[in-house]
Amino acid sequence: MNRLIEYMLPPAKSTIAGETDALFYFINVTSFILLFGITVAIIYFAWKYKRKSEDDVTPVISHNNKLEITWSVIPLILVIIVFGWGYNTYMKKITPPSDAYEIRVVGKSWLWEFHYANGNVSVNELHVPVNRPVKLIMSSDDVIHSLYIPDFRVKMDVLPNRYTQLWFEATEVGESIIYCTEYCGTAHSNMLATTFVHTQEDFETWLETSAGDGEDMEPAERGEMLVQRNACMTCHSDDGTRLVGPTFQGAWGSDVPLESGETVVYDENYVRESILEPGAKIHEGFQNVMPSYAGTLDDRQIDAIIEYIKTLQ
Ligand code: HEC
Ligand SMILES: [Cu+2]
Repeated sequence: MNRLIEYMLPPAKSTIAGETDALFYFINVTSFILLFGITVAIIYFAWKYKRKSEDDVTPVISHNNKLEITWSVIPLILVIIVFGWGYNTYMKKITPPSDAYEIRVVGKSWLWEFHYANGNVSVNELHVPVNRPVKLIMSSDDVIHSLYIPDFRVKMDVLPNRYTQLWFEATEVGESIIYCTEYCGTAHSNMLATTFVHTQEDFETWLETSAGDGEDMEPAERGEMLVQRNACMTCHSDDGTRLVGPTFQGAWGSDVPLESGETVVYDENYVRESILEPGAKIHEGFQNVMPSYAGTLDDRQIDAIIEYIKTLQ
């Protein structure tokens, strides 16, 4: 039975998960029992009342009150239970406790940005404390996305020009996957992130240590850190491998062929423009799928990334 449960649902790692699953199993098990009972009755009656001789005529029965009330009241009770239970769980799911820790979420084609109260930003990594309600306040920079954390049994659409919210309380330290569950274009299936659930202490350490955005680092080093933190490496390699986007290795100073037929030199201005307005010039043979980092990376950070790309000769 345990194997079957694991096969049907991912591990339950939030306070709401157990309740959601209980309702799911209740509906499944009742449906199964009814299906079984009805099937057996059909087969039995088909056999019992089959035509036995030429003059075997079906008697005319107009109604049977007892039977009809029974088969109406039982399903009615079941439906009322499912409604009440579902309504109750749903209300809990959409009402965040007032002391919830708030994190701002921005969905972009095709990555997730998480902004914390101390100004910290993490891309494709959601860091949260265990045993504490967390509220996500979400919006999209472009099309409709949807944030789904199966282990927590929570899912909510992420819309442009409007905030939506979602809350959960993780019950175990560990990692859980985040999916985008609203088809949002070419790299929709790459729009993955991970929830890292920490102890309260580790969470605070994470907030502090990753809070600095490396202003005291050497530019090239800072650039490398920013490239990793902003998930550039999901699309760009530093070793010549072709991923969704062109590699950074050996790119600096080269002539870049564009889709428009022109060429452009891979210099400071080209890198800056590519980061802020990726659609302006498209590298030949690649698709226009890079998200804009305008509003995410400032000029000093872009300088650092430029220095880092320069070192990859
Ligand atoms: C979702 C995938 C994706 C992510 C994430 C991404 N890029 Fe890109 N990037 C691309 C693609 C595809 C191109 C080529 C098409 C174009 O020119 O827009 C590109 C082009 C570029 C170019 C122009 C390079 C050339 O050879 O023409 C630079 C520079 C660049 N990206 C830097 C970055 C940086 C820095 C980050 C992280 C802050 C980043 N990209 C994140 C997909 C991505
Ligand atoms: Cu999406």
